[in-house]
Amino acid sequence: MRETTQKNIQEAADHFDLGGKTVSVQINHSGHINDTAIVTAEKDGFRRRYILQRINTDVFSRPDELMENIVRVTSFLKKKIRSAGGDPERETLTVVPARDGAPFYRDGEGSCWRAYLYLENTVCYDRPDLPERFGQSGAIFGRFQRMLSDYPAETLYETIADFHNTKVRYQNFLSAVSEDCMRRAGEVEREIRFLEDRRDYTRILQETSMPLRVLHNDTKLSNVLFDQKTGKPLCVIDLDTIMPGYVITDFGDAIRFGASTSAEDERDLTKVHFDRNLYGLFRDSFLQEAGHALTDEEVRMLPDGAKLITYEQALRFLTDYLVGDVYYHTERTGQNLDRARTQIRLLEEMERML
Ligand code: GN1
Ligand code: MG
Repeated sequence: MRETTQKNIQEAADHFDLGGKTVSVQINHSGHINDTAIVTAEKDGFRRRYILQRINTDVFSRPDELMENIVRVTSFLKKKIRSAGGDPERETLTVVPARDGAPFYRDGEGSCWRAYLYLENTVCYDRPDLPERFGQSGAIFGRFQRMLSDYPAETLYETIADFHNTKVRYQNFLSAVSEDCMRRAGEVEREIRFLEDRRDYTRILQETSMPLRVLHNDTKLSNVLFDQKTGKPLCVIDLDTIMPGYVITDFGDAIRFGASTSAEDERDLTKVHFDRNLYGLFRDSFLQEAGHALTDEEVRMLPDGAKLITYEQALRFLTDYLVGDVYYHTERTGQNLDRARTQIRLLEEMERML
């Protein structure tokens, strides 16, 4: 992807009706996939902020379908939030259409941009500052499931084909190992063997009768905005991977990220542990909100979801390391390997504790 500069952000911003003149553009570096900026527009002394993002079309080949999913799901959520007496502009994202009315803008070079209202007075956490914080994120992801439990999941587009097809992820991993185009496989033999020994995880979702649901597919704690004043979880963000799937993977993804005692790319593995207490806090509040909407099989399979997704994420990070760090943004060599290693460490502990 070409680099995102102030100039092309500014140019893209001009194609959205931001209710005034753009007065500042601040690039944000937190995501692994898209490029994000906060744009401030001003009119008559009144300022409003927006999130402007360039959608990574190497990853999301159909930005039109992706945005259609988001518009449909957020509109559905807004109705539910409104009828429950909530604030539909703060409790879910609001897409700001381009000037031509489309939900995104394609620039002259083929880059796709979209805008959201920026949610003021909110905070997000990469890691829980308090254990309860993680429990709260369980509640909001559980609510997300409950509110969408009567949405026809099968009508959504698959924004990334085979996203949680662990079998395909495993095949890609094996190809990366055998091609070894960066000559890196030799130094990670232990990790490769660990993942090969556990290939049975790839069968979990192949043999299931669980129903298809609307999944978020990136249920990291850092994808929840908390209200700064009340401290309560307010809004689930990063809706790019909304698509049909099985609820245990959304649960599992939240666990692998949030029930860890370290950052996802921690280099010192002695700091990386699976925190059973955090797991329990998340599960309890998730089930409190979503429990009635879930089947017995789904509830019973939640621990498998945690292991499965941690396994799959280890495969994905190690594959990317082996092919030369082409998918995930990296800031240093070896970062994807460090990420893969933290996942392996977590999985080892989950296998003992869950
Ligand atoms: C990616 O860009 P970000 O951080 O929202 C990835 C997720 C991974 C995650 C690992 C579309 O999400 O699937 O779980 O990194 N998103 C995509 O942190 O591949
Ligand atoms: Mg994401």
